[in-house]
Amino acid sequence: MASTEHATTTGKASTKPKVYRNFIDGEWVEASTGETFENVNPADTRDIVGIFQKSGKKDVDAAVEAAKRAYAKWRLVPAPRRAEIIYKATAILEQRKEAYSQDMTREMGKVIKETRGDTQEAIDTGYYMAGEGRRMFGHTTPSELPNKFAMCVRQPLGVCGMITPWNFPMAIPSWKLFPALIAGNTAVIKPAQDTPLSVFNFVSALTDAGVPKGVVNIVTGFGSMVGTPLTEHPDVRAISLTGSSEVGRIVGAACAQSFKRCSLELGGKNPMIVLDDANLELALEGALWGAFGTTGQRCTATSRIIIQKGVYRKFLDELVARAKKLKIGNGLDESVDMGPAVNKKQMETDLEYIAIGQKEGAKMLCGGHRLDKGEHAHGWFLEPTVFADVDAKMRIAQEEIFGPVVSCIPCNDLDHAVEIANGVAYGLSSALYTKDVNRAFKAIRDLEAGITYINAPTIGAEVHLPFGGVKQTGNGHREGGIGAFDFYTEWKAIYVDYSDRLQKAQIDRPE
Ligand code: UN1
Repeated sequence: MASTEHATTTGKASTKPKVYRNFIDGEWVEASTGETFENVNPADTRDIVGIFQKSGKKDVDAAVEAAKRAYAKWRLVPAPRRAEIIYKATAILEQRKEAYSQDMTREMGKVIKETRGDTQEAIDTGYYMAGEGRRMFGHTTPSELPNKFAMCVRQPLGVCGMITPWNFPMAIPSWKLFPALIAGNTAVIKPAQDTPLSVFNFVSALTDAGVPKGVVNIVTGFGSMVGTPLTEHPDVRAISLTGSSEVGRIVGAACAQSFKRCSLELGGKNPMIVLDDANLELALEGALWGAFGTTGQRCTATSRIIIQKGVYRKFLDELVARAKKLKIGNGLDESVDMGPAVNKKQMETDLEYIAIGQKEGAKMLCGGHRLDKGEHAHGWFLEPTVFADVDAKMRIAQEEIFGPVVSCIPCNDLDHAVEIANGVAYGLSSALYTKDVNRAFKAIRDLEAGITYINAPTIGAEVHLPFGGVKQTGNGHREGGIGAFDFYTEWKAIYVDYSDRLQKAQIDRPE
């Protein structure tokens, strides 16, 4: 068998695409199915980024078994030692940031300055979590009985399954892997089929830093063939998914069957509220970035702009003028503002919603079309699209689109805006533009969302704060920050009785 050692492709199209294998127990291995799939550049579908394994249950079983074996040793490595390896891996990521970011743009399309941000988000997470190797605090507390000591510590869970998305192909795997590993867990990761290369790059940094074999395993392929057996595997203790609500519902139900811990990070329909007193220039810049950054393909994307009537027309005129000026193209070109949709299916979904919006009677002020001429001929490019006079109940104001389509809704005042903002099934991110501190704090209190920004757009969460949402955005867990350990550890309560006699809690009540 020819060796296909993993190495970065540094963003260059090659004539013969490289074959990538699964990474199981420290070895690069072919899938049991003998099948593969292509990872295609969405900006130019003639460019095949790599050939990846189309794995099945057997491969998942092998990976879980390796992770289980590795867990027996890894959990006993002192957390500060584990953290040193993570620190080293992060330094390697820093060295390779440019190459990995170029690979990422090539495999999923977002512009290079954003993929640099994605890699940086993984770096930030690595350094932050490495510090936790010497913290991960438990607590001590008095016992109700004399000569008895009480404390609790965090313990790892075991093998964790991770199903990661294509929109943040390195940052989101890092949110999951870093805290899981620091806490002493091992992992099997299934990357989105659109972005396996970024996960390979990420894991290469980990293994080059000395993460022992079997601690992190990658199995590539499709949801039904890899995700399902991973979710159902009896030796997997927890599943962390970032993905669609549709998949979240399936994964959540499957995890419930075996009482697996399950973290779901799903959809959003994130509102930005612009009040009459806002700094309009700031709000416009924020709207453009929030709605069309990452081609609108963020869970945190600004997909509704709720604008107070006094500035409604002015804001829209300017927004449309600016949206029309955005340069759409291959994200490797530094001057491009917005890349393609990640794949054909996503582009078709975007176009479908554009048609739905028009049918519902919303006013399309710009965009609405696919770009497929000239430099756009071989990619999944779309115009940035702005809908105005949208009714809060319309489907384009209720459902997650995940594309460069924003719905603008007029409102009377802050209360009305909050009512509209909260009137959806999701609650991930939210933003308010105002100069009035009183109204800002009311909105912070009343917006049903896991994240609220004042005078900043809905995107741009930092890694040391909790990330996650309310309502149907998820199931209550948070990634990022210290809260990540609430998912990746179990509390153990410990009592040490040094009285040398039987003491009965709740029954012996010392004077
Ligand atoms: C996502 O969209 O799934 O806050 C993650 C942000 C990024 C992370 C987004 N730091 O927009």
